[in-house]
Amino acid sequence: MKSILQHIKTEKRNLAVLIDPDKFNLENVSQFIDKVNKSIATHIFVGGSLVLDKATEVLITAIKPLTKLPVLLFPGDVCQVTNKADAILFLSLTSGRNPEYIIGQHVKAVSKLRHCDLEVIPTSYILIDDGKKTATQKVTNTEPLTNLQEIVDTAKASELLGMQLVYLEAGSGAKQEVKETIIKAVKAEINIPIIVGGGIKSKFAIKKAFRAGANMVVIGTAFELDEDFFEEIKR
Ligand code: 1GP
Repeated sequence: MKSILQHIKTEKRNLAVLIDPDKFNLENVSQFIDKVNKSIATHIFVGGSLVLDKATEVLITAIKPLTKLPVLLFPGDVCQVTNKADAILFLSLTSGRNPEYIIGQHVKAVSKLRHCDLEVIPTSYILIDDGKKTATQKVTNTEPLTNLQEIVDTAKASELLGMQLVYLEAGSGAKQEVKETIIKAVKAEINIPIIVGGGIKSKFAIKKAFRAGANMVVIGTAFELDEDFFEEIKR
């Protein structure tokens, strides 16, 4: 069987639905996952910046029997690590200079991962400025990147360090999604897949991200606010 990373690398136009356990009403899980199953989504991400202990595990336990789609952890911190998912984006916040989120949380996660059979995907998480302070910035006490060359160099350094994915993040609910120029410049420099997320709320924005070179687009808020968006992007 192809690994999840291999799938992201080889399939075009992967689309992940992000579910934040902190904002999601568990009572709606079957109705919501039914819509996900009928949509063009290829993956489900679960996680957030501020999630109560065990909420991620409870949510994934509820999701798993309802779908065949792979469920990936998108953890804001170590308390969200659970064996119930299929894989974990082992996110290192490479845009920031807070060692706790570059390597600290990862060291703490090992005692949990040792007993898990999760596929671990080393991912460079690059926060890009959209003009609004994001939850990630507040929680990690870091600044997002603004300079194009610095974004490209950060992605390249991540690839040279052996990371397997680059996640260009404008922040949940961002006013401005990651610009095409940024995605294109990063794509021209690296050979590992690119995930793009934050503020994507139209079919056109999805198309632009793929056209610029994204291997996967992640959408959370647009589905949270309007489940009809699942239908809209099919057309
Ligand atoms: C956030 O990239 C994800 O971490 C998705 O962002 O909620 O704005 O879709 P949205």
